[in-house]
Amino acid sequence: MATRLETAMDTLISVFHSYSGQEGDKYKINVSELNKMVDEELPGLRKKNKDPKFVDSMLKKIDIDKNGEVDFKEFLSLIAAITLACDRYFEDYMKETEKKKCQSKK
Ligand SMILES: [Ca+2]
Ligand SMILES: [Ca+2]
Repeated sequence: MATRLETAMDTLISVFHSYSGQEGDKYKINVSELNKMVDEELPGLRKKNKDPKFVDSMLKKIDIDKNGEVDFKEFLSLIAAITLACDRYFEDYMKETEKKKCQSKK
């Protein structure tokens, strides 16, 4: 049986290919595939960023080799960046709740 981490890695690979394979180059995510991915897989991120140009500027930031598309390596750095942001948010949230707990004790 696969471990949680193996399952997570498997999921990342299959999510990438389910979007990269929709149009043009099968192994790269173009801007319309990226838009679809954000809509379907990152609805929270989409909700926070109402700007219609949001995905375009996200693509520019993660497109390290500047070919206008997202390869698997670039996709992984995007996921890592979002995960880090979530983790930091989670840490801040935990600290806040701790603080509140401490304050209410006084
Ligand atoms: Ca593609
Ligand atoms: Ca690229």
